[in-house]
Amino acid sequence: MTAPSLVVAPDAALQPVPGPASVPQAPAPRRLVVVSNRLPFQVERTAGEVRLERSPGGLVAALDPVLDQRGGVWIGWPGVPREETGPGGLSLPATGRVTYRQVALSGAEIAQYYAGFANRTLWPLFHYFLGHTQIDGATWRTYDRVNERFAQLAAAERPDTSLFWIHDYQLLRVPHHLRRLAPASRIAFFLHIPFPATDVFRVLPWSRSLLRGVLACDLVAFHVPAYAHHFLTCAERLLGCEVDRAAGVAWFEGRAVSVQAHPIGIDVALIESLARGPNGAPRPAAGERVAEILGVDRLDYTKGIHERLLAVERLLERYPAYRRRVRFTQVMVPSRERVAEYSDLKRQIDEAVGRINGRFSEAGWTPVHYLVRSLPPAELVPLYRRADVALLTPLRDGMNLVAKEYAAAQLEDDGVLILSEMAGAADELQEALLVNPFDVEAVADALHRALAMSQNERRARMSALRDRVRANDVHAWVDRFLAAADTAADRAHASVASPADAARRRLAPWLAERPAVALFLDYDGTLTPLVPRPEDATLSDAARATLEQAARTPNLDTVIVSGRALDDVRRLVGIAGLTYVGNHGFEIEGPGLSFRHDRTDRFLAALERAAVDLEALRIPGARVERKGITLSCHLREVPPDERAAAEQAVEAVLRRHRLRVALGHEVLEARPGIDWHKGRAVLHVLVRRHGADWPSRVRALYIGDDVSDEDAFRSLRGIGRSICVTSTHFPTATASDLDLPDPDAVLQLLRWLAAGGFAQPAT
Ligand code: ADQ
Repeated sequence: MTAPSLVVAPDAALQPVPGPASVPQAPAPRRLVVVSNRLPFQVERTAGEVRLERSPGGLVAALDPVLDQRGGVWIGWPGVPREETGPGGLSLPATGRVTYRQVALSGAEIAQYYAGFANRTLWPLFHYFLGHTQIDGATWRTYDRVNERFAQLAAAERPDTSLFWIHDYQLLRVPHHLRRLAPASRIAFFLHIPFPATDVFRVLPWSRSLLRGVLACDLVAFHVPAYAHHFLTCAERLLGCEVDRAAGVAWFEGRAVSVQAHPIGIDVALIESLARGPNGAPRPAAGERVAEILGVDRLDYTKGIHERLLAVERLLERYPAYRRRVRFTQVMVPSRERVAEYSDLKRQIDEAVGRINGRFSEAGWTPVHYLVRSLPPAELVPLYRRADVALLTPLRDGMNLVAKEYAAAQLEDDGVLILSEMAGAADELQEALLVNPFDVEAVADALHRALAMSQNERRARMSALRDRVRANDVHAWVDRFLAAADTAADRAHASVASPADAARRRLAPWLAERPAVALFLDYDGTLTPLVPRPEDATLSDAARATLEQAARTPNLDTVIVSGRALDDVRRLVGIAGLTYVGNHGFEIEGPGLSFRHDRTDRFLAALERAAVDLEALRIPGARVERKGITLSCHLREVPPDERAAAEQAVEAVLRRHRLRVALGHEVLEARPGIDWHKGRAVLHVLVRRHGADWPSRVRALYIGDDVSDEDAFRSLRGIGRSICVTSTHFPTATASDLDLPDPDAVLQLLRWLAAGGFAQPAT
């Protein structure tokens, strides 16, 4: 089946890319706030001193002029743990009209957020390396918290007059947090790595939270249409979003989010000037000289370096005539050396190089040359220019810039590019010899073809490649992306349905299929915003009036479900005619229904002892709340830096007393060690009130925001529907069917239900 076309600028495979001149310019460009994991500096350590140097690189070179012209801010981690910089951070060099803001991260945070979740979970999974993918809830929680810190810094940057451009897989949750802190901001995201197919992406327990993270943007952009398709399919299948593939739009919380492909380019002018420069002599005419084959990569298992070496070995086995006549040079920059897979890979590559050279070397000729270091562009580009063949065979790669750099350096339109069809660059660089990097025989054949290729064919292919690379350089990419971000933000902001309307449209036909609705509403974070002190969470007048109306609505059975003690939640809401579920389901009171779980009493002593032990910990900012059958330890007022340690200490105490522990929104809840929760309580209410076969007469809808509401989402999965309120910190996977952003949106939906709107299928 042919995939329907997305809004792609340009159609990467077929059309020449429009240059920057054809891009409509916004009348008054907004200031730009770039958010990336790293600030554009390299860390130099000399004699115990830490200094920052500007990073070289196309992206930095491309963003600098735009930031300079629009004025702007770059937010990121400077590359040095907070322990080494002190509380004030590093002093950052200023350039032009650009300000740099650093996100201070501790060594432990870097280990979990960056080395952990980003590089041991997201990186392998997004590159289809499921076997390397680590699933670890602790690294996820740190990732989300660190992303929130990036967002807090961004939100301080005049959101009303700025455009936020967030980069890459380390920051997938930043848009969500930023949207919450500054709802009207204009937010665009670019992913530099592949976005995987749904069945791979959904392996992550946090797949839905990550999708929600990115869908808070106005524009979500990828290198190629296939990644954008995957993303849209994930939004549709995992979150139930409406998507319009032809228009490149996913509807999320009532907003039209643009999903597009914008293939990145390189700094062509720089590569060409270095290729022309003193070190960039053209390669001597072929003849008796040794032909040069070149590979250049970061040392990474996704880059297929080992498989590439096997193909070179196979070439020399199958075509002995190439012995003494070809040389393969592999240049590798070491990266992520602290991740175990990378040191294993290095050993594997070393062994392969040793074996091949041991097997084939002859006096005066060694087949494989191998450089493990970062070369400055002035040394790298001459290598490109001298190479007869570039052999770039990643097993999976978002784009692969080296392929474009190699083509740009071929000033004589000569040279052959062998490129993996698993690289995003293959979409644009169709005139390369495209290979399946896993097929060692086929790569050896392609090498043979490249080495034997006529000059006419080489020139025809390379001139087409160069033209395309030149037309879509990194400056054109930045201009196009920013123009698309502006258009997308206009569209998203002019759109359309409120989140509550969007939810209503989705629910109405389903609700109307049964005569009655049982509506379950969590209290804190769902009916009221979360507040630092639980006793301050009072119901607004509007919410109270709507609930009063709901209590009178025929065929609407409204139930308030809370982790609070039953008396507490009943006092806070105080509306007759509703049913109240307290203490996570252990107590229930409502018309014709009174329940208290019969096995809780034997836990009361343990709960009290745990409360005493928790108080004895004297954690600054922590508060212990005794709720009878359950116990809460609130950590909202614990300083953020100390929260993780506090959580651990509290959890240890609760477990010692053999209580069930659940982590909520900055609160730890302890419950009796009984398999009973909000989900079981909801089913109990449904059966008692409407009979065991309630699904044939009643639609059950649950709205909640807390981790403990997940039990209810799961219990109702397939037999009811659930809505997750996403404004609050929501660090786990969710089993809910729909989203609403905050309690205001819940109230809007509630008004419609209380007015009996559920009885009509179409509104
Ligand atoms: P990377 O995985 O880093 O980038 P790539 O696109 O190939 O991969 O970029 C590597 C860059 O590093 C190139 O500019 C290259 O010149 C440079 N480089 C490589 N080896 C070097 C060496 N030994 N010395 C000096 N420089 C070296 C991620 C994604 C890619 C995506 C880019 C940009 O994984 O798929 O193309 O971002 O979006």
